Amino acid sequence: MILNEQVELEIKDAKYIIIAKHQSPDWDAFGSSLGLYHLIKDNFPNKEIFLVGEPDEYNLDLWSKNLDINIVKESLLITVDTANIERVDFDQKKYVSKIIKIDHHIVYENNFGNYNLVLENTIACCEVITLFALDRKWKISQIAARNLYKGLITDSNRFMYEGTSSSTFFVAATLKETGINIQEIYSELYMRSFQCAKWNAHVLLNSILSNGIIYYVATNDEHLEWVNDDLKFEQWKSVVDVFNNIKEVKIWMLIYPKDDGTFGVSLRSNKYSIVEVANKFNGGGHRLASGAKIKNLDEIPAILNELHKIINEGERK
Ligand SMILES: [Mn+2]
Repeated sequence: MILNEQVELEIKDAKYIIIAKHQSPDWDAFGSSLGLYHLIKDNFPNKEIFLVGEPDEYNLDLWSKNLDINIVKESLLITVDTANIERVDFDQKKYVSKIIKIDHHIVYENNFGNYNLVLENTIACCEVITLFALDRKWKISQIAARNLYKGLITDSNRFMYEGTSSSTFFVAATLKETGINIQEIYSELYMRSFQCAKWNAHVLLNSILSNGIIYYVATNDEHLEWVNDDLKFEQWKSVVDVFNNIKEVKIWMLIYPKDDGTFGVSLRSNKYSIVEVANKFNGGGHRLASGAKIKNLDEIPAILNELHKIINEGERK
């Protein structure tokens, strides 16, 4: 039996389904969770499905807290957009009866699912989910399509990143066919507050550019000063995108404080693969967009050193 058929069969047979995504969710994580939730409801209306982990503030009613352990034990867990089991945002993950992993990240270690629907050459997990739904000839409602479209455009940066393929456009066209309003979706995702625009300007004005690498170290004080209802933490750290499309910049990076006292590192490039550096510093992701984690800021010179090596090697080729 082919993998898609097996995955469909597991979904059909499951008594309960739990859908979990990665910690610090982006829109591909939310879009995959919500998209898959609605897809399953569209096609198997009586299925009991639980969304877990950090909720989407506009869909709070769909999220479950503190699931009964007896339900968890009889559940099929579907993880979306998450490469490693450690990053799966679900406290009770070790108690589930089976796991299906649906993802598009590069697999470095062994896959953790009983079934692993992983397409490394897709731009978004939402692309994988849509391709699966099409393969199984599932009905796709507008609400499912809206959510899946959001993941597709955010992970591809509106079809700009190199992983955008003819398959990505095929999936986008399929979702558009359901009658979704594209303009409305873009407004929901990209409309920002004045506070957010000012934060972008602040970071750009105070960043350091040296030999092709630009970076900014955001502090705890800045977190307290800038993050509020008009500038959510996710938006606050996605400021890294402000460095895109600058002629002198080959690799760019944002370092920001995390709740646990460590620092997150967002690494980006439009040419040089930075995922190996992310791996060296407790992270991973994609060739041109990765995340890492450092314990303290003393590690910055070591990261810069690795990044300069990449640029120098690239230049010599
Ligand atoms: Mn993704």
